[in-house]
Amino acid sequence: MEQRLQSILNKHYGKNLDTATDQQVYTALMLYTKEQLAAMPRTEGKRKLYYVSAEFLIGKLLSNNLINLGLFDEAKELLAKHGHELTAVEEAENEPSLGNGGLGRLAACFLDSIATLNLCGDGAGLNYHDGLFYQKLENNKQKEEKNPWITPESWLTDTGVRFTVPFGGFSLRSVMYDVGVPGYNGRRNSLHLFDVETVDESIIGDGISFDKSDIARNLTLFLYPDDSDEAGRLLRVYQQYFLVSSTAQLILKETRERGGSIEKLHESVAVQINDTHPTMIIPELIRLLTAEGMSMDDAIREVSLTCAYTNHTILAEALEKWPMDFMRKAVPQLVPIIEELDKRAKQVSDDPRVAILDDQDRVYMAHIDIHYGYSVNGVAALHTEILKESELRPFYELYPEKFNNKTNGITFRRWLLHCNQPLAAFIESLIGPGFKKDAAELEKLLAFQNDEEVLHQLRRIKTENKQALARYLKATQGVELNADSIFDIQVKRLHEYKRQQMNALYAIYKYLEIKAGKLPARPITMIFGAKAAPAYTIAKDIIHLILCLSQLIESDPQVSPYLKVVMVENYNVTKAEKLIPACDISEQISLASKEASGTGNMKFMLNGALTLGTRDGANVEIAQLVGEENIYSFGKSSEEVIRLYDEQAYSSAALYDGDEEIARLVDFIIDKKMIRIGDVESLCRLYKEIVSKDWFMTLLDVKEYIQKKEAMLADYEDELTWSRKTLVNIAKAGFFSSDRTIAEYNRDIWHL
Ligand code: C3B
Repeated sequence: MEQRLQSILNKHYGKNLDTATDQQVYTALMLYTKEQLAAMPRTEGKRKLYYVSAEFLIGKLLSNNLINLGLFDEAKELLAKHGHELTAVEEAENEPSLGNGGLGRLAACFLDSIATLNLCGDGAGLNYHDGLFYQKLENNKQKEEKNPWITPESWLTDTGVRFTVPFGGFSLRSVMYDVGVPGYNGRRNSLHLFDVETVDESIIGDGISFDKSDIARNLTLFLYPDDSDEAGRLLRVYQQYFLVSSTAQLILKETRERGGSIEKLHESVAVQINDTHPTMIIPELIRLLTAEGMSMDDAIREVSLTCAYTNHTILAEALEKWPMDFMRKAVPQLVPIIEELDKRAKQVSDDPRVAILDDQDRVYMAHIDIHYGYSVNGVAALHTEILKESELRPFYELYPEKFNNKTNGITFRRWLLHCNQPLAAFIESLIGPGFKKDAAELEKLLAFQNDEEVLHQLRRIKTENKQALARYLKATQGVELNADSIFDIQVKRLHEYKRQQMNALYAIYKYLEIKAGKLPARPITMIFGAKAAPAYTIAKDIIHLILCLSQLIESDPQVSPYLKVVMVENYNVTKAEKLIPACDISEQISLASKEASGTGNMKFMLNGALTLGTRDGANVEIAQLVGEENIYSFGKSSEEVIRLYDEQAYSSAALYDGDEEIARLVDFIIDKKMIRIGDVESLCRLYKEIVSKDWFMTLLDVKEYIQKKEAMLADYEDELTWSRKTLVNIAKAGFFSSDRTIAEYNRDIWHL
C-alpha cells in the first residue's frame, strides 16, 4: 500500500506521503482503494438481481470500502506514520448526494449486504449531479442550494457502455458509470449510475431553480425536482423512464452475455422495484421483449415472473399516479402497453380499486407493480399487516400468495464498525470478533447485564462520543454542546407524520417549566436534523419554529443553562454517523400506522440509545425484542388511529379547546416572544394548521409524549439501570442487520 500510494502521489502531485495535503492523500487513497476493489472477483450466480431505485444514499465510501476490503487498520497506521489522521483525510471526501431519506439509505445498506452475502446483484440508479439539495439555515429558515459532489477523480468509473433512450420526439444517449460495491467477504458487485452527456449545470439559476423543460440539459441535475408544477412532474416521468429504459437494456445485454435466454428471462434475472419510481421497467421490458419477437402473452408472463415490488409507505402522496397525458408526451411507446396491461387487469377484476387506469385517465403505478410483479412486500411486520388489511386489501384478496414481509435492516459495517469504533472495540473485547460477521452473536453481551464495570464503561464511551460530536459541531456550525447533558436526537426527513412539531411542543413545555422555576436534574440538549421538501410549506414552517425556539432559549440566561435546541444544518449520512453514536434518547415518534418501518430507530439502538417511540413501524419489533422494560413506548395504537381516520373522528380543535395545558403549548407558537424573533406569517400558518387541521394528530399524543419523556429523563440519573437497558438494546439489535433482511429476500423472493 505504501509504495503504491507514494507512486500515485508522485505522479499526480509530485508529492509524497509526508509532504502531501490531506486532500491529496484522500485522492491517492481513494484511487488505490478503487484499484483494489476492481481487482476483487465478482459475485456469480445463475439468476442475477437488479435492485432498481431512484435513490442510493451511499454516504462517503472511503472508510467503508477500506473496512470491507480488510485494509482499514493498515491504512490508518500507514497514514499516522506519515503524520495524517484517517478521520481528517476522510473529511476531504464529498458525500454523494444521491438520496433523500430512509428508502435511499436502505438501498445502500442492501447493496452492502448483497455483496457481503456473495449474492450476484447490482444496483441501478441515476447520477444526479447536484443531488437533492444542500440545506442552508439562514434567518431561521431553510434555504435550498445546489449540492455538487462529483470531482474529476472520484469513485465513478465510466464503463464505456452506452444506450439510446427514446422519448416522444427525441432521444438521449445514456452513459453508464459504475461505483464498485465490495462485500465484507472478498467479492464485489456494482452500482450502475446512468447519466446524460448533455447535462448542463450552468442552467441552474438562483438557489435550485432551472428550466424544467430543457430535458437534455436538466435530466440528471437533481433528485426529486420540485413537483409543485406540471413541468416538474413531467420531468420526474422523464427521469424515471430514463432510469428504467437504461436498466432494461442493460439487463437484456447482460443476460445474453451471460448465456441466458431472454425467452426465459426470469431464469436469469430478478428485478426488485424499490417503491413505485421504477415501475415503468415493467412495460419497458415488455416493450423490448415484444420488439425481439416475443408474443405479448409470453412477454407479460416472463416479466411478471421477473419483477418484484417493495412498498415503503402508505402515504397517499407517495403512491404515484401519473396522468396518461404525461405518458403520451414523454413515452408514447409505452402507452399501448399500459393500456393492454390495464385491459387485462380489468379482466382479472372489475373492482375499480384495483384498476391501473382510473376514470380520470391516471396511471396507478403501484397497481402495475402488484398485478404484474410476483412479489409484494412491506418493510416491517406492522406495515405489511396494514397493507394486507387496509391499504392494499383488495389486492391481497386477489393475490394473497404475492404478499410477504421483509423487515428492514441496516449494515453493521457502517453503522457500528465504522461510525462507533470505540463501542465496536469494547464489544470485541467482551465477546470476541464473531459479531462482525454474524450480528446475532451480539446476544452474547447479555451475559454482562450485571457487570457494573461493563455498564460504567458503556456510559464512558457514550460520553466520549458526545464530546466528539461537540467538537464536530463546534468546528462546523459554531455551536457549543455540553457533553454532560442528555442528548435527545430526532434526525430524519421533515414530515408532519414524523411529528417533529410534537417534539418542538416538548421544547416549549420545558422552556415554560424552567421559566416557572422547575429546573431539570440535568441539562437537556435537543438535537434536530431534517430537510424539508422545497415545496412543502408546513414542513418549512416547522423548521422555522424549531430555529426560533433555539434562538429564544439561547438568548435567555434563565433557561439556556438547562436547555438547548440545536438544528444540524444539511443533515446527511456523514452527520448521522457522528450523531447516532452520541445519542441517549432516540426520538421515533411518528403517528402510529404512518412510518412504514424506520431504520434510524435501528441505528440508534445498535449504538446504545434508548427509544422514545410510538408503536409504529419497526418500533413494534424493537419492543418485542428488547422487552417493554427496555423501551419507552407511548401514544395511541395504529388500530385506534386508523379508526379515527375511517370515522373522521379526530378533531384537534376539540382537544385544543378542551385542554388548557395543550392550548398553552400551542399558543406559545404565536407568543409575542416568538413573533419578535420569527416570521409572523409562517408561525401563524403553523399554529392554524395544528389547531384546525393537524392531519397527523400531534395533539392526540402530545401529553402522553411529554410524560414519557419526563420519566425517561428521570431514569437517566440511575446510571446502572439505564446502561443495562442500553446493553440489552445493543445485544438485541442483531435481528436488524441488513444481512438478515437480504438473506430473507433471497430465500423468499430472489432465489439467486
Ligand atoms: C421510507 C419510509 O418512510 C420509512 O419508514 C422506511 O423505513 C424507509 O422508507 C425504508 O423502507 N420511505 C422513504 O424514505 N421514501 C419514500 N418515498 C417512501 C418511504
